[in-house]
Amino acid sequence: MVHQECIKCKTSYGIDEIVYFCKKCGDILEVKFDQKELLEKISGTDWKTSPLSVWRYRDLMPIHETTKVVTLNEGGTGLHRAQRLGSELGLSNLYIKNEGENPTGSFKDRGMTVGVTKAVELGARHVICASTGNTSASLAAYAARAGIKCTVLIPSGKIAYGKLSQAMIHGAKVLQVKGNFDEALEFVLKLAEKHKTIYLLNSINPFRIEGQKSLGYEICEQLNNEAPDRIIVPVGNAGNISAIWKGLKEFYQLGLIKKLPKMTGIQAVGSAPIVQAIKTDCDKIIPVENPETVATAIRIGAPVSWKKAVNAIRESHGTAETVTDEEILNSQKLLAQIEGIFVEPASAASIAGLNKLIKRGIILEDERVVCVTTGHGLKDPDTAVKMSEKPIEVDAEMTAIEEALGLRNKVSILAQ
Ligand code: AN7
Repeated sequence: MVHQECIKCKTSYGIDEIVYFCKKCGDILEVKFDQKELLEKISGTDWKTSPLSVWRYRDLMPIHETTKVVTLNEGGTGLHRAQRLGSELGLSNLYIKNEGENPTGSFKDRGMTVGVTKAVELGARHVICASTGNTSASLAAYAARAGIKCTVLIPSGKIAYGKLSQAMIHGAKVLQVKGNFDEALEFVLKLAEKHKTIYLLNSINPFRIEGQKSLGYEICEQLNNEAPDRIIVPVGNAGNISAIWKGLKEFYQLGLIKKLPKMTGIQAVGSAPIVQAIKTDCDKIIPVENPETVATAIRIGAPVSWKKAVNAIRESHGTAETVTDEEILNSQKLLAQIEGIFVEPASAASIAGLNKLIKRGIILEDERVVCVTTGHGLKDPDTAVKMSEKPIEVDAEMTAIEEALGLRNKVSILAQ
C-alpha cells in the first residue's frame, strides 16, 4: 500500500495523515509505493497515450482516483538539444530541460499541482510556505486555482521582483520577514505545527516531491526511454534533486529505463552546505549562517532535504560543485545569447557547474548531459538588465537611427 515513511527509522504513516516530520525520530518523510502494485497499475492503463505532463503519471501519484486535480497544465517542458552551447563548452551531447516553461515559470508547479491537490483532498482551506520566491509564486497561483487561502513568508528585500509580483497578484497574504529564508522557514514550520488548519507546502511535504519526481520521468521519456549519463541541478533546499532521483529510481525499478544517471548538484559559493558535505565526505551538513549569492532563489543556508540530496548524489555516483556569482551570471548570458533560452541566475548555476566540471576533467566530452534550468529569466528582470548592454537612446530620426546602427558610413561610401 502506498504510504508515507520516515527516511531514517522507516515508521509508516497513511497518505491521508497530516504529518511533516516523523513522530518517533523527527526526520523527514517520503512517499513509498508497493512496487508490485505499481506494476499492475501501470500495465493496466494506457498512460503512454496521454500528453507529456505531470498528470500523465497519475498512476504513480499518491492521490486518490476520485479526487479532482488542481491543475494549470504543468510539466511537458522542452528538452532542448544545445549544440552551440555544447561545442562552446566542449561537450557533444548536451540538453537543457527548461523548467521555465511551466505555468508560473518554474519547476515548482510540478510539486504544487500535486501538493495543492492533496491539500484540497485533505480538506485544507489555508496553505502556507516560506520561500525565496518561486515556491510562493507557484503556491499562490495554485491556491487561487483551488479557491483556498494562501500565506507566504519571504525574506525581506531579497526576492526577485517577478516572483514577488506573482505572489501578490494571485492574492496571497505576503509577509516579508526581516530575516533570511531559513528563519522564515522556521516560523512556517512552527505555524503549521501550532495551527492545524494551516497546511504546509514547503518541500519537506512529501506530496510536493511526488509531483516534482515527474521531471526525472520526463527526461527519460524525452530521450526515448533512456536515462542520460548525468543530470545537473541547481540546489537550494534540495527538494528538487531528491525528487528527480526518486523518479528515476522508480522508473528503473519498474523496468522503464535500464540505467541510472549521475546526479550532480550545484550550489553558489556563498551558500553551499551540501557541496561541503559531499566534498568532505561528511554525514552531516554545517548550515551556513548568512548565505549570500546573486542567485537569490538558492540563497539557502540550511536545506531541509539535505539528507535526501546527499543520498541521491552518493547513490548515483554523482558529484557536487560550487560556482561563483560571476560564473553564474556569465553562464546566464551565454545560454541566453547562444541558445535563445532565458533563465534566472539560480538556473544558470547548472550551466556554470557543467563548465567547471568539464574544465576539471570530471565530466567527459562524450557524456550525455542534461542541465535542468529551473526558472524563467523574467522572474528576475533587474539582474538581467544590470548585466546587459544598455539600450541606445536616439532621436526619432532616420539618420540618427542609421548612425547608431553603424549604417551611415556604409550608405555614404556606396553612394560615392
Ligand atoms: C529557480 O522558492 O526554495 O533545491 O522557496 O527557485 O528544490 O530548493 C526555490 C528554489 C533552484 C532550488 N532553482 O531548488 C523557493 C525555493 C530555482 C529555485 C531552486 C529554487 P531546491
